Amino acid sequence: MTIDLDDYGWPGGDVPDGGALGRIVRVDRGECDVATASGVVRALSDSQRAQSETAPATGDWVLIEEDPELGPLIARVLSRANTLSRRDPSEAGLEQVLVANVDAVLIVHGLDRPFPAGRLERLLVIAWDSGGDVAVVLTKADTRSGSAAADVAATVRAVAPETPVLVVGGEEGLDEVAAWTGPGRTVALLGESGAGKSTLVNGLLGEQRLAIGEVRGGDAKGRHTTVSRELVHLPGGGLVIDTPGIRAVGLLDTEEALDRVFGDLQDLSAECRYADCAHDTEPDCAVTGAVEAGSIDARRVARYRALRTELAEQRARDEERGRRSRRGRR
Ligand SMILES: Nc1nc2c(ncn2[C@@H]2O[C@H](COP(=O)(O)OP(=O)(O)O)[C@@H](O)[C@H]2O)c(=O)[nH]1
Ligand SMILES: [Mg+2]
Ligand SMILES: [Zn+2]
Repeated sequence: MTIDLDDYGWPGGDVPDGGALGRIVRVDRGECDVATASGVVRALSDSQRAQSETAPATGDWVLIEEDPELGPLIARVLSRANTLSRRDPSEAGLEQVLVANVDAVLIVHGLDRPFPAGRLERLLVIAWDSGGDVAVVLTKADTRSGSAAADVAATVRAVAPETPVLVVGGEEGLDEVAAWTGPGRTVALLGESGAGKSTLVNGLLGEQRLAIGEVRGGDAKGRHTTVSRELVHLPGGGLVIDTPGIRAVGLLDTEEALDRVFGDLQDLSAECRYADCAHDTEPDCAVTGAVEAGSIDARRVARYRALRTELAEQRARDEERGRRSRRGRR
């Protein structure tokens, strides 16, 4: 079966020499499924040539070479327009690219569990850091009263007023999500295991293609049914990337996205007496003043300070690690 790579979001332009063009639709240990003009091929990704710098991620555009012994292998990962990334939970300091080349990120949350504002803020920071459009999708509305969705929507509005909130329950509300997809447009789903991401993809597909997880009773946490990140081509032409649930949302050094989530605090900081005010016990602090005046939520300021501290500590650790490895080399 031949594939038109424009349908897979190829932005156009010259294809570099060095192999056949393709887009990674799935990554498994050392191997990838790659959509190419001549169909989906299974390609090796762990040859020394392929892994020069960039480990291939779902959504990557790559060049595939035919190795006489190994068969198809990824010769090169083309430069990325953007990525959805977090700090690698196993190797601190390293960036883990969740998916590459996304136009939009949908933060998916199931209404069968609480949505702490701190978690939403973290997800927003990494979603915005991708540079794509961002919306929140609340699932399982059919299992809850209308006020549950309204409550969570209010949390989202409090944290990020301009972020669209879509509500789905079963078939209901799928059209609104479908409106975020479109020909050649890549939309990544981000959210905990059990949030309903794979169900959402199946709903958009109109068929039960992806495996759906059971949610354990009690803690409403899903099992990891989805184990790889998978790019799915929708009948309407859009592309959706389903991801396994992520529990740990480690931040990279993403000042800009952080500032966007806490932009109002950032603006207020300009009015503090000290330029490096920590908004703690400093005199003439505009942020503390606003909390006292009741115009800003103290808990939000606390989360802002905690995230800033976390980033500063990570930065210090990264620098120390850098120093040590430089010393080691000498
Ligand atoms: N009632 C209801 N159940 C849903 C909805 N979306 C997902 N679920 C259920 O939630 C569980 C986890 O869904 P799944 O799509 O596997 O979540 P994922 O881990 O985010 O991919 C499954 O039992 C789904 O049937 C929904 O809109 N309504
Ligand atoms: Mg899933
Ligand atoms: Zn201050």
